[in-house]
Amino acid sequence: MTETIRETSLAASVSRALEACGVTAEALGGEHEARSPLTGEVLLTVPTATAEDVTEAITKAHEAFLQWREVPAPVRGNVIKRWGELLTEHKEDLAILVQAEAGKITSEALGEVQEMIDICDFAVGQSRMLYGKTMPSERPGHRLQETWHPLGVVGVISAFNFPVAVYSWNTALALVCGDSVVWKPSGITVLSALGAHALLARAIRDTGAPADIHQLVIADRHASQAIIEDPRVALVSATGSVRLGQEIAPRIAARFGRALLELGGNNAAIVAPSADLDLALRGIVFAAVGTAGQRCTTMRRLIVHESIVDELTEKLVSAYGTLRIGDPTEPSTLVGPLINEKSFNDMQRALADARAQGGTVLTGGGRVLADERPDAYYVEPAIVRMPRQSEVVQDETFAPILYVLTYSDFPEAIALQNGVPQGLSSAIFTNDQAEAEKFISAAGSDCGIANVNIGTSGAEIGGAFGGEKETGGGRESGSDSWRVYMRQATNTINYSGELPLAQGVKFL
Ligand code: UN1
Repeated sequence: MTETIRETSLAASVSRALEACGVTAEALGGEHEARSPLTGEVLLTVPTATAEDVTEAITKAHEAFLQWREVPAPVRGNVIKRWGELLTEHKEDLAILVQAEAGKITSEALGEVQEMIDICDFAVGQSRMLYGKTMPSERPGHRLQETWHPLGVVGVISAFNFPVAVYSWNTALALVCGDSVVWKPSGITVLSALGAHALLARAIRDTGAPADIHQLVIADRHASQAIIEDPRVALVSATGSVRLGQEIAPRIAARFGRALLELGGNNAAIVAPSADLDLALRGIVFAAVGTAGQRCTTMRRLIVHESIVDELTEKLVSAYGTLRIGDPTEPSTLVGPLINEKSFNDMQRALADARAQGGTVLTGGGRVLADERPDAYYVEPAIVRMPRQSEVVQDETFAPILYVLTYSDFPEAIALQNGVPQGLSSAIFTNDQAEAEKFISAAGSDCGIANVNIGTSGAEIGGAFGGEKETGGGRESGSDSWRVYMRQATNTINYSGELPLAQGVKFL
């Protein structure tokens, strides 16, 4: 009975939030089920796009691009400025959708929308800073410069775990850069997508930008093939598994399209003997357990100096014992559910493999709340002491498992940190400055993100985000990431009235 009331109220608050974001009835109803990992219940259904619909969305986006590319960049910034205002106004509404579909605790769901607002601010500023260089020409009366032009249609493929933030990094920058966007969200988080899309559609209307510069397609892998294959999609920005990247990257390359890939991570922190252990403890727990271990940046490996490993693991086990696991809408909860049953099974398989490979589970791993919520998958985050960096430690299991390894000298710690196929995020906890510098040096961490005295997750939008090796090499969000959304042209301008040739070549 209580459960029925609870379920009804979850669906009701989702409906209210959708309406507040401006999602209309025609965007709902259909065959695709939007489920909540909180309870396993179906919240609503939505219609899906066919392959023809996806191609039509690309056509519309391409036509809109032809107009949009001629709008001055700072004027394009107005759309994103307005989107940022609407996101601020509807922060809670969108966070309700993110929470209901991705299972995030309230603070992290609100944080995800804040990340969207932050990238909007950044992109508005960037719209006045699409700088090109001027280079001295070797010839008299000549000028050499580069200009940056809009690229075309950008296909954005996003994952369930950051259903709207990572998409917004791409979209806010792509739109100020003069591109149009076709967005294929994860099928698991379609309501969050509808909410974010409705707010952007309103920003587009309010600022008088071409209506079709943003297209949302809720489509399965098969129906959305055109995003990968269509030559009009100049850039495909995809977040997901290494397998997804392996499947799409060669096909995009075959048509000479651009790919921006943010794939798996297997992020580690080194804990050195000089580390402030209380600070390290807090950093580790947030990075290993936040979002129930379902961030690309989640800390999955801990590489601890042998002299402090017992003390640190003891502290960690007792900190894990205090974590409140359960309904993420409860203010005291820190660990919400896994996204679905498959994710739970993957976690159990990884734990069994870890044991078979000599690991000892120090805490966690079990399912909780199975009686109250039989269709939802809540788990105790696990800490597993491993004798070596064996196969299971090399894999990214998208669940809260922290493998603990030890080292005796610093080069060994770096070798362990770099000794996995993925290269997204990394961290060191140390008070030895030389060690910290070595860690972030060319011979240190091989990841796209290398932090000192802070965990692996929770990056700000101002830096470039992405990683090396199997992570795919892409960079999105801050710093110079905007450049991937534009094409560069080099211009040589001759005002000399003569025609001297470069490299001293004589001709005619
Ligand atoms: C992701 O998990 O794909 O650094 C993105 C973080 C967040 C973004 C994560 N700002 O953890």
